[in-house]
Amino acid sequence: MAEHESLEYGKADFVLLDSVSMEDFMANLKLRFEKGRIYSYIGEVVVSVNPYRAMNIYGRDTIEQYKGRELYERPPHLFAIADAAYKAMKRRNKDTCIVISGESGAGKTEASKYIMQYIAAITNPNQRAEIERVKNMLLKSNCVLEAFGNAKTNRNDNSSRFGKYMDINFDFKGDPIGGHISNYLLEKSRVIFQQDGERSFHSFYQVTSGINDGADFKAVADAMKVIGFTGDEIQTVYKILATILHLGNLTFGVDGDVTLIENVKLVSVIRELLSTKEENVEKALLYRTVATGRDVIEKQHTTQEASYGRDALAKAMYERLFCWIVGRINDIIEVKNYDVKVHGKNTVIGVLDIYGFEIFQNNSFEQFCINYCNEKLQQLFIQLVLKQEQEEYQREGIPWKHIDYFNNQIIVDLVEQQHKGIFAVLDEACMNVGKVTDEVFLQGLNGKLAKHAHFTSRKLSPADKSLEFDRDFRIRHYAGDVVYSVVGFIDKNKDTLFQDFKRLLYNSSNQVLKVMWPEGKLRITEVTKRPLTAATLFKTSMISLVENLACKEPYYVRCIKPNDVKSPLIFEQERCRHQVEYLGLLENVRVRRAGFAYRQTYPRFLQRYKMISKFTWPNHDLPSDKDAVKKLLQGCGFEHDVAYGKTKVFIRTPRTLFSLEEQRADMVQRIVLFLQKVWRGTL
Ligand code: AD9
Ligand code: MG
Repeated sequence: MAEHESLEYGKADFVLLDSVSMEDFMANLKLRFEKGRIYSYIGEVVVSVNPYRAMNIYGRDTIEQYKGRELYERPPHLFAIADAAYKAMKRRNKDTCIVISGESGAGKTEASKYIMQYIAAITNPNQRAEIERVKNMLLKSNCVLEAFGNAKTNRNDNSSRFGKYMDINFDFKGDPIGGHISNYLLEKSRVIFQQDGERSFHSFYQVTSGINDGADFKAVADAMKVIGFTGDEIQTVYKILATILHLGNLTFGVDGDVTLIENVKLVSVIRELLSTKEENVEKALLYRTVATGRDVIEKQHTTQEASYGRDALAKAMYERLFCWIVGRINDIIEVKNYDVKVHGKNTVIGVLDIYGFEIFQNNSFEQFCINYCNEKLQQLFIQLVLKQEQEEYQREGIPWKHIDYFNNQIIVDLVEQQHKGIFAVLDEACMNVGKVTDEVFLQGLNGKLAKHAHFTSRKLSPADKSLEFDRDFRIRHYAGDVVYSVVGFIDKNKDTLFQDFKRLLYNSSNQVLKVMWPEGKLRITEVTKRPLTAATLFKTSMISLVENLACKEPYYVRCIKPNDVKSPLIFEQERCRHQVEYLGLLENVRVRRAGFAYRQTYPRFLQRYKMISKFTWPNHDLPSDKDAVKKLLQGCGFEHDVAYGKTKVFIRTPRTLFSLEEQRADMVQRIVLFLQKVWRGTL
């Protein structure tokens, strides 16, 4: 209890601040960070500051301290929120989710791993072998997904380049019986291009066995084995990685009017890796089959087209590989009908760890999608935090006072609205039969969004020299201004892969590779439908993600990055203040303070505090538990700070709750002493 409020460590819950000002908030956050208190609360939201050093707070002993406790009984910790989500699921039969947000390098992925470790540690007390197997696979899947989906960026040495949402399914005993992973938009362009100082996905360095990556290679291969990948499958994975590396070295030249491959030896290597015919590889790289009316002709690529095709193939193979890995993990960990029959009721905890808001030197289509995703999640946070509070007060018959937030719906609309949103304009530009260029797309935006308060470009703001004509547009995101370059938007959105490559891979005699390319089965004349664009696919997946989260009881972890140099010692004031601002943490505190910090059903409240009042200890004789709680709180002088709902008591400030806790601890101590005396016969 001592740590809830202390001069030394600051306020554990920002709701306890004397005044809700940015200065006070920042002073408290800084003090706690400097004292090694990296977690704090805003009510039930965990605020986490990346410590950039190993902390001795995740061990077995800490887990034991949090197991089954209420949030306010222990200092703030991820384990407390994990326990709260778990308890809500187990006691109230609710699906819950933990949404982890914050910018790149703020500590989301680490947090998600600690949460999963905690859940694994507190479940399956009877050590059922089947459950242990599931737990092990869920934990091991992280290692595999990180190898293939993470990379070193300038922001983070282990940056997630895909979004991940993982459901863990529990049986009626509260033990994990399976899971499901959804992955979102892998940044596949990284396979062929990295900004200065960045790397491609970890997996490539693991196969080429770099200095630190060699050991990881073994760990990943072992994890794949444990999860249940077959030897053939693992081998194919490495063959695909090798193929992509070789494709990167392939160059094209011309001889007269013939396009040719300059380093033909590589073609044999690739052929062998892909188990296809050599002439087929060469043909797919140099020609394109096109259907003109009833005729099918083979059209030779220019060197430029051939290079484009090679890069598209490398990216597509990697993306398919990644999705296939996720799919295989799902096949293995997914709860089967049989399990539901055996284990009964099936509830879920979802953990969302998605790429954080990003501003790079050069921001392209990927950053645009990532930042749109963060806008969607911020919108969900606003809706749920407010909506949830409001609904609960209504249900319980307690009046609600409205609080103003910056509502970022306007930016979400700017991106996803039908017909005039940025995605719609992009899709329209891609449908053009005539000249389809990135500039045409930018002109489309200028036409449709000239008056939008969150959108601008050089044409719309001629005086703004920081924007390049015909190239840049700027969005005022909830988290800050970002300039995007339109270069590559059209290509990345169309995401074209020549059909010839799909057929090549489908016709491989390697069965594992073949199943990744089912559409290669179609003959050229059968391919009629235009594939969905990357923007449309991403938008649809984001909308369904948000719908899925919205129907679960949410718990939030808001991660803050203290500095840009990965230092455990530096708390960059401005950098942090900006994050506190855009995460809406101050408004969050205001909402909590305007409302009630804690609430508990009457029976549970009594169960915990009945020993502090003579009216309720050991049992009460009042008509209802509600009356008993009233009597107890009146007796303590807390009448002014509480409200009585239909089924729950609401306590406005945490201070009241801490005082109740202290009185309880005091009484428990006295009762123990009393009993000891009785036993010793000294009474
Ligand atoms: V990104 O959006 O995927 O680029 P994340 O996921 O927010 O980002 P991550 O969890 O990968 O960031 O954390 C970045 C680095 O900070 C880690 O590799 C650790 O070195 C460091 N970190 C983060 N959290 C902790 C922690 N609780 N204890 C110690 C930490 N180090
Ligand atoms: Mg991450």
